[in-house]
Amino acid sequence: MAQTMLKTLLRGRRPGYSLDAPFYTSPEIFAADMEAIFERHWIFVGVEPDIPEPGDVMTLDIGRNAILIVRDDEGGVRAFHNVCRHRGARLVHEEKGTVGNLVCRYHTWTYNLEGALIHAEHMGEGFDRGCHGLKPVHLRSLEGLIFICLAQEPPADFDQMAAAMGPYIAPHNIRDAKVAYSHDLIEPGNWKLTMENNRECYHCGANHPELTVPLFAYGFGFAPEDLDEMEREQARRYGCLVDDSHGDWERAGIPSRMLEHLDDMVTGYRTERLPLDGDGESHTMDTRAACRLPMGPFPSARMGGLHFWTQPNSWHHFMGDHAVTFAVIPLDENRSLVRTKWLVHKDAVEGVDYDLENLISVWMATNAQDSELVGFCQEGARTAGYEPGPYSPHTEMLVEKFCNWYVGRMRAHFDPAPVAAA
Ligand code: 3BY
Ligand code: FES
Ligand code: FE
Repeated sequence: MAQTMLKTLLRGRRPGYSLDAPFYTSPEIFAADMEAIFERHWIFVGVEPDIPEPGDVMTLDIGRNAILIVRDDEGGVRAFHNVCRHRGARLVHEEKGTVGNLVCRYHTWTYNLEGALIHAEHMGEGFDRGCHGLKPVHLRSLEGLIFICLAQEPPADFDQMAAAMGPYIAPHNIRDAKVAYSHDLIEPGNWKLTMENNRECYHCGANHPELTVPLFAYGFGFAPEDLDEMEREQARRYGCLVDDSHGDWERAGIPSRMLEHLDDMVTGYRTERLPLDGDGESHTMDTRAACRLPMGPFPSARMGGLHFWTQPNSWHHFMGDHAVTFAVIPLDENRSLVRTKWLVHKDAVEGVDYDLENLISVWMATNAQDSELVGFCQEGARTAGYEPGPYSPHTEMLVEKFCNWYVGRMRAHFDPAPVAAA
């Protein structure tokens, strides 16, 4: 697709409506998304407990970028392009592993865990190993949540987000937790449909019987004028519960109040700690903690659910007993990888402190349901009858913010405002 066509579509986006079909179906716009969004912004890729020990390494492909993330000898976490500087062989092939050094299978060029080339035979006297280290990729750990950025100059406002979010996430000790389970799901839809679906709970009542056990229906924004009298009363009581809970948690030193910068920052995000329904401890089918060991020294088992959303590709839920992280990695215009990880206290033992099935069942079911719904929209976007439809101003305003952010970032890249002559 010519860039003029993309500019026309971006300029013509109707606010408050879903995107034009090519944004979901066109391979050319998919390539543009990878260039302007996934190669320019901070992308959530995993957690520090994925690679707890020096030499632990994991790999991930984002479009045409092969990435490796390794724990170095000093305990730091680093990211590199997963490609040998000799003749370009892929360096690490496993999704996860443990190495002493990073050794290329082809001609055994060997890199240390800091990415320096430390061994390359038969390269002659003039060869400078110092010029052939692995290419680094920007990496930041936000209390154990690993973000990478493929841009030369990453968006600087990550620091602002990290400063605000750090105190919210820190009490859950993610850096020091263990990954109890990791699950990859390939959703049959464009990555933006996966993200849009995540940004609303309009569909929850009709589609998520498991998730609606611990979540309050009112937690994700219904406006009073939209409700009947009984619902209005429930929403009012829920509002009081949120205010009281925020007061209790904040007095105990647990940041909980809403912060929202979904479309007014380059590194857009949102957070809020919300009380849970029932006994209110966790995202489980009985709303009780799934793990006997809390993630940190919390004042109570009823720590609600802290959600943390980032543009363009992640959402997370932190409870008193466990956390769940979700990363979306686009595969092509029709398919997106959703990688979900469940984290518990590092000393928790499966079968003793937690039952794995109980820990994962709500989100395993919810992910499968969301995947099907995303597929419905992808199918619809391919048909002649599709036209952008209106978002609910009461329940889908955060979907609108996702689209605003996306269109804004695409325009900043492909259609920047002309610089006024001096
Ligand atoms: O996971 C989330 O944060 C959102 C909100 C509730 C529904 N949805 C899956
Ligand atoms: Fe890696 Fe030759 S391509 S050592
Ligand atoms: Fe859902």
